[in-house]
Amino acid sequence: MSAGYACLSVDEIRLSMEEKGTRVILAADLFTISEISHILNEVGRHICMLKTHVDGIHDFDLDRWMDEVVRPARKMGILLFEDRKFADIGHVSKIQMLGHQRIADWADVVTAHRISGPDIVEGIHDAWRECGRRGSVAVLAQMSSSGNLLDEEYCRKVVDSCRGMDGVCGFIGNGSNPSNISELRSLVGSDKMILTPGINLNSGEARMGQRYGHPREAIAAGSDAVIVGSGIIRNAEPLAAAKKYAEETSA
Ligand code: 5IU
Repeated sequence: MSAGYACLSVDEIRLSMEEKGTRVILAADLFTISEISHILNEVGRHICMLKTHVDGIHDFDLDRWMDEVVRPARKMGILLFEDRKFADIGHVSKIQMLGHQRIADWADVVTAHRISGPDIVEGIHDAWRECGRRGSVAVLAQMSSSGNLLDEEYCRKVVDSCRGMDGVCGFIGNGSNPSNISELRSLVGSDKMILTPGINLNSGEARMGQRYGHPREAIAAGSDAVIVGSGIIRNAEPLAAAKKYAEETSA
């Protein structure tokens, strides 16, 4: 199905990752622009995307964000991935994309739930179109947190309904469980991506219902890229840790 709007394609995202030579997405769950800018500069060579929760940044200021995070990331060939988990109706998701943090102006990939209906994808892309930009949506098919309600049937419905959407580059899968990832891969086929949070070399670091799996197992099970936060940002040596995760996920 042609989307009727210009999207960032799966091929473009995969090419950008290949050019960086790493399948690590950094979850930069930090509180200030300086902290994010600092970790980006430190580990940038080992990551293909920078995943943010921009609503958690205490000193958010758009000009500083663009100067200290967005432009440096672009120079390093890193895609900006805002994990906003949009879930409202299409029109409200569009408003949120164009709100205070101007997500549509800088994010290349955003996450969304499929729960409210397929028009959420169109609302998000409408925002990018208004900004003269292209991006893509990663839809939550599974989650890594224990007790979540995204069961197998929900996952299958999500994949079936998004398979033909050009505006969806892929799905979020449960990185903590390789068999969940391989089941998801068999539903998805090869045309779309699977990105997996819930990855840490030390599974004992899991807090508040998070669960962790091994990066190599996630990739072997069919993940395109692993999302790593604590394993890098809470490590005493983030650069060495990022390098290690990149090596663990290389062929
Ligand atoms: N994240 C998950 N699990 C999910 C989804 C997103 O952990 O199912 I969807 C996010 C939350 C956090 C990052 O930003 O991925 C994982 O961080 P840690 O590696 O620190 O657990």
